[in-house]
Amino acid sequence: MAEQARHGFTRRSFIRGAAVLTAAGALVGCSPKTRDLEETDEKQQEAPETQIFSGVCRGNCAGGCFLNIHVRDGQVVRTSAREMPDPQYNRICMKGLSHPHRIYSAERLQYPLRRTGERGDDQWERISWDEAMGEIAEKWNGYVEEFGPASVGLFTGSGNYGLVNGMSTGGVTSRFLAASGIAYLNQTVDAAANFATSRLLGMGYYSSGNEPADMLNARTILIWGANPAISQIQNMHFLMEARDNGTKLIAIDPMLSQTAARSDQWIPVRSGTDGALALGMMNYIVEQGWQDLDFLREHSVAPCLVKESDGKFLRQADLDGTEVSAEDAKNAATALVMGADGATGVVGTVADPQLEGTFEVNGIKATTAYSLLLERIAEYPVSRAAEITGVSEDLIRDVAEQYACNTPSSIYTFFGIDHYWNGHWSQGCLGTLAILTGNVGKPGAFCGFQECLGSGLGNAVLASPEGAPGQAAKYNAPFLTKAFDEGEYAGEPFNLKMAMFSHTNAVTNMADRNDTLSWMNRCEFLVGADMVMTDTMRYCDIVLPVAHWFEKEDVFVSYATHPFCLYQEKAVEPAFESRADIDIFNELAERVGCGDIFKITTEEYLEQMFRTPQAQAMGADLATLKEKKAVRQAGEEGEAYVYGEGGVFATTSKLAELYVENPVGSNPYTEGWDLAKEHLAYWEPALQVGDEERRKTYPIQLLSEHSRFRTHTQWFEADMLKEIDTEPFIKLSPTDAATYGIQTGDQVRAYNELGSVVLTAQINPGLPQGMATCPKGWEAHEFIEGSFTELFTKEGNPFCSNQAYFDCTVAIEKR
Ligand SMILES: Nc1nc2c(c(=O)[nH]1)N[C@H]1C(S)=C(S)[C@@H](COP(=O)(O)OP(=O)(O)OC[C@H]3O[C@@H](n4cnc5c(=O)[nH]c(N)nc54)[C@H](O)[C@@H]3O)O[C@H]1N2
Ligand SMILES: Nc1nc2c(c(=O)[nH]1)N[C@H]1C(S)=C(S)[C@@H](COP(=O)(O)OP(=O)(O)OC[C@H]3O[C@@H](n4cnc5c(=O)[nH]c(N)nc54)[C@H](O)[C@@H]3O)O[C@H]1N2
Ligand code: SF4
Ligand SMILES: [Mo]
Repeated sequence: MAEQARHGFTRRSFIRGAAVLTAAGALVGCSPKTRDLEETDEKQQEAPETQIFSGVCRGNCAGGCFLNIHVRDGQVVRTSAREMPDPQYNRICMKGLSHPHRIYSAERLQYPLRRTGERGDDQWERISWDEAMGEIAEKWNGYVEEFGPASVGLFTGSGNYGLVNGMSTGGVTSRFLAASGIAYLNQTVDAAANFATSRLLGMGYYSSGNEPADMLNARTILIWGANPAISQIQNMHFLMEARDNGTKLIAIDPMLSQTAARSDQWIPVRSGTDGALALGMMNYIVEQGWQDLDFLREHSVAPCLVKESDGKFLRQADLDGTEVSAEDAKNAATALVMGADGATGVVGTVADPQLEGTFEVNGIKATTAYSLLLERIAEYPVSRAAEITGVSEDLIRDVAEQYACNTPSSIYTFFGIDHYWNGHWSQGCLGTLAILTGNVGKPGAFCGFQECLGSGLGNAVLASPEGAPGQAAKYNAPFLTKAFDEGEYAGEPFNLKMAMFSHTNAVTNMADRNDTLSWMNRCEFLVGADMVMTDTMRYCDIVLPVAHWFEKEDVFVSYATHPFCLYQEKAVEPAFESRADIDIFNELAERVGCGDIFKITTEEYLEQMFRTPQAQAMGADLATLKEKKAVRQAGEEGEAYVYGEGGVFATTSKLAELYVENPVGSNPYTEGWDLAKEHLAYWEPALQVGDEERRKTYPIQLLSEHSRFRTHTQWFEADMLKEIDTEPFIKLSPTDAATYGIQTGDQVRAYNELGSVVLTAQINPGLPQGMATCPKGWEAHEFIEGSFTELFTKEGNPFCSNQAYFDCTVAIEKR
């Protein structure tokens, strides 16, 4: 191994990797580069000493790309795209290609560490696993005994979407939470979009939208608050192919994003006003009579009667003067509708239910949900929508017409709208627009995450093992400081003493970095588990080194832009003293007294997963997965999976619920909240971005675009990527740059009442005046001064707890 380099990859593989990087941005799985790779690959396979394992790249980029892991002498030398059963889903990006640079990075945590300096000082001593686990367990057991199980909390993020070693539902962290019965520290990230669309259409967090290949079936696609050219590059080729086939792509985005630049039309909407835009479009659609009345009547709650007295659906029990059963009260399918003949009946049983009207039945006044929606829509004539959104009346009418008439239409959305204080409202308006026009539940029609999030394989069984007490409490992170101050959380005693951080870089990724550090520092003891020394690990008292994804066996079942369940073979041994998460949590469980409940091996994990009803429905078993390495979870070959096909959705009623009868908030402090804002499509301005008074002091909106070169902070340790993505930049519009006398390369300070950051400027003509953006994912030491994540408010929506990252305004000055 004369070629052996310092970090364990050969010089040849490094050069090859670097060549691939010249195609920066291209999804290599779809470009001519792939062929080069595959040819090289065949030659590699002939080399007797190289073994190839199947693997999955599984950070939070919504990717889950299927990879070959090339191993020589027990070390990963390179990766390549692995053939999927459906070649439309073959893919890898430059991050996927640079895994060896992560695995053998100098930032890799090598052995357990104990803090010796102040928190954050980065001074450590090496300790043994036994000492580390002993100390953690001693503290843990002591706190639980003295202050109860909610005095210890587990904070998880989005580090690894593997089922076994990951943090999604059913993964080790959720199983451990349930088994140990401690508190869950909830990051409330990405919490508005799904909250809104799920209550309309019933997709749970990890259940599927239409399969990405279904985009090819749409005639119009509104790419609304999403930047797939960067943030779901795996999907981008479907969009481009659809466009080549004549599908109209319309990007609705305040800036000329990389995706907008590749679309047929760009609608520059004012930030945070999407709900008003959707309502204005609905207004015009209704005026023109383009709504889908049959769909509304048959597949939605539109004809259901809503009582004027309490906003609940009218049910037979109301007419009989008896109590509505608890079960019926949760099921809109038991609501009454008004037949053309004036007789009421349960939705679905009345031949020609009236969509509009207010009726008095047995002295009870009730209006159809559809009429209530029309009243809401009437508040947004196109002229008003134009005034709020900055989009001209003609353009609003034009987009509305294309969406409603050139069908089937899809709304491809991701988290660009979610990240505002008013995110769930705007997102709800998009979903309502889709229901109004019947653009859901059929090929080419969907509204939400146009990707296959997986079938929920194994979640329920694995997430709550037998005998598990379940988590003691759920604390939303933005309220932790308040809870420490008040000694209570939502009326309950609060006594958090210890927190464990696993699969998260909370310090860099939570809004209001200084607030995160402040509540962390009010905990007596902090434990971290990660592959690398992150800003979060730096503040922990004990840090545990975790094995890289390729160093542990696993399976990938959820949160992917493809419909496959993929097998991760253990390709190499964990580097240094690192351990797989499942081993760490098994030992911890043993030491904190819940070993009997939690205990599970990887093999048992996989076996149990395949015993779930979802797996049975899939018709696959573990042996097939191990043999084929990839099995389809949803849809069929050549026929893309469609969510809610035939207009049957996963809501309790199976209907599209454009009127939400029982809105349940995720913010713990919702008492007295005006539910009129939650039943129907609704909009009000964003918090900072929509506040004209604030913008006199802090005039510039600061966006955090998701970086092409990192998945959040992951890959910061891959030096090779840093050669092309050298430092964090703030991108400014030419107008603002001129106003402040700033040129590309100048140092700029951006600040507000929460913090400040200094970074280098770039002028970007794609940005409107008053908007700046900075790719996210940089650790504090990578900035010239301060940290970008100091600037974002933790103030989320009062009903739907979220992280409103984009709802941020700052002042800027040239340094
Ligand atoms: N300012 C601003 N901040 C944002 C956003 C924004 O737009 N603006 N976006 C937000 C969004 S949308 C999200 S989803 C969050 C993401 O926030 P995080 O989930 O915190 O994202 P990552 O930086 O990927 O951190 C995951 C950590 O898990 C570690 N990890 C990876 N694999 C494993 C494993 O197998 N085991 C263990 N134990 N650890 C592992 C990684 O090394 C990494 O340190 O960031 C949010 N932060
Ligand atoms: N390479 C890479 N991929 C990633 C990630 C990563 O860090 N790196 N992170 C992953 C995660 S967890 C997430 S949440 C997703 C995010 O995925 P996306 O939501 O697709 O990406 P974002 O960069 O957050 O921004 C989306 C778009 O919304 C636009 N936007 C901002 N404000 C508004 C608004 O008010 N209205 C409208 N209509 N548009 C607006 C922005 O200009 C941007 O073009 O990406 C995932 N994929
Ligand atoms: S980072 Fe995302 S797109 Fe790139 S290889 Fe990994 S999963 Fe695929
Ligand atoms: Mo996210």
